[in-house]
Amino acid sequence: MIAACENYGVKNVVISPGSRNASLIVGYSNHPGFNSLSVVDERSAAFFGLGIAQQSRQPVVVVCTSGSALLNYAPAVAEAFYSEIPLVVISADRPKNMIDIGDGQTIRQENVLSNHTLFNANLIEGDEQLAKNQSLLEEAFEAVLQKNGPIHINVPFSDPLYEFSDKLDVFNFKSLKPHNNSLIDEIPLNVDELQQFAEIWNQSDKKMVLLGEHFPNELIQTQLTHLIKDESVIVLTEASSNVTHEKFINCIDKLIFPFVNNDFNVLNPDILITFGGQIVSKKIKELLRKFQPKHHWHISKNNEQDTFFCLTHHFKISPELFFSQFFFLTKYVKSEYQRKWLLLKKEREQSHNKYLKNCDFSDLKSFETILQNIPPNTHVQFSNSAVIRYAQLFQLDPSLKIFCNRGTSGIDGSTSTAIGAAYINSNQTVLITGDISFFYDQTALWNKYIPTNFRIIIINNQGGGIFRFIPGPSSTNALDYFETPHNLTASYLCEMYRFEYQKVSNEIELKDCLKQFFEETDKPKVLEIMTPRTLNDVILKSYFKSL
Ligand SMILES: Cc1ncc(C[n+]2csc(CCOP(=O)(O)OP(=O)(O)O)c2C)c(N)n1
Repeated sequence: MIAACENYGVKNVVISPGSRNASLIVGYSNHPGFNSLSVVDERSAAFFGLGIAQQSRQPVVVVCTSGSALLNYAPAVAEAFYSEIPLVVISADRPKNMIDIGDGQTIRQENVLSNHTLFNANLIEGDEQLAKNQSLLEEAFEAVLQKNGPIHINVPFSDPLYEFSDKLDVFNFKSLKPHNNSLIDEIPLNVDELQQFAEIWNQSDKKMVLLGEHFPNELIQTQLTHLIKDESVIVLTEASSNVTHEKFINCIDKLIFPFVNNDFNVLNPDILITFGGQIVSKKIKELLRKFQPKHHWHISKNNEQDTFFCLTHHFKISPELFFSQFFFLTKYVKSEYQRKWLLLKKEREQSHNKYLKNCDFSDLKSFETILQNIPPNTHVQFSNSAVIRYAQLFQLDPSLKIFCNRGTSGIDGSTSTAIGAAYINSNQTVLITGDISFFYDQTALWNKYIPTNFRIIIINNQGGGIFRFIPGPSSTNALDYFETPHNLTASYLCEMYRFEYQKVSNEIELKDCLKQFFEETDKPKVLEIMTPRTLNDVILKSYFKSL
């Protein structure tokens, strides 16, 4: 197991305590090739590992004991699956004959995460099984390195658990190349086939590229910058797409939220190209499902995603290679399409600025103030729910790098993920989170690897603010069960976990606090912004109306 991890380039190993995993704990922590990290809560440990893998783009191992410990990895595994992040789950288990006979801390572990893993290796005990186990490990690592995503390796151990050897049997593992490193290893598309798509492209004067979540990538940035020179093309991006250009539509909702009935008819594309991860904007999904393009081409080495129920082709290739081949076959087309989108962008920008100028202190106003004050080159992690949606309404500083757990949009691991990302990154990481997401993942703070330059900004609107905004919950008599209002603050948690803590509740205090908030200190910091629970939704609704 350990030799396989070493062979396939694992560096970081997040260990949660237990006894069944004793030999793994001792093995990893004594091996000079690994950086062994200790995090108790498996749910948080897996998200912490996910944050490290998200940033390093290398497989990260999480190791736990038998029983329910493993099930606590499930949320992060699902996130890794949908966000294509290489996470290697290793669980220690009882041998097969000890399952379901009444032994302690024993559950049915084999394949228990299989709905959201790329491969499940159920290792078998016994020296005579070495060859079989080795080939299972090779298959498992092949999956994680070629496709990116989670794998699960279940390792049974009989008692005694604490007998050691200082000798490691060395295997000659099959060599594998990590998939995300180079275009050179990829097989290009057949040019004749691609030519047929280019002909369709060259005849259309309404083409849209929609990019979901995407790791910062200079080549993609350059390719899209080249693409936007064609006036028949428009590029729609999200905050976490990590590409910028003055001609990109990077605040999709601000533009299209006010659309009613057939407004989108003029702006819907004939051809839609999508790539990247999940799309945050609900409205664009709704519009593209209603006004379906004639052609929808999705580019992804892995999954085919028919998000708008009109997918006509899946290019099973990296977007970088697709565009580098496609450009040679395309030509510019005369069109008013891009101009119409950009005109709307300008109008919306003016309305946005006008509204924000006189906007009362609220979630919306706080976002404007925070985003104006975040230092350049910061890595920003947004939690889910209203937070990432607010971020999408603002033009972000192009030097910021934006991340969010949009694979499953859970509120259960944003803080742990951000801490993992902060741990591995030399740039400062700032987490901007809602209060419910923050309190949910509070054990994230129980982590001794948090760098002192890590910052958390909690928008405390005393509940799940999103549920006051979306139309359904407030039309019921059970709003409290959606919003879950409370009057907790983070101050005692900060004291316990040794974070510096500041709390503000108006714009002047917020501006004042942000002046020094990001500066180097000897402790990580939390800034809690108290916003008016029952006004936030009113202000946001009137903002959209003003657009
Ligand atoms: C694990 C998980 N449980 C439940 C949900 C449903 N959910 C979505 S948003 C939300 C409330 C989030 O509130 P908060 O973090 O305070 O953000 P706000 O909406 O106020 O911005 C909940 C419970 C979820 N996304 N993930």
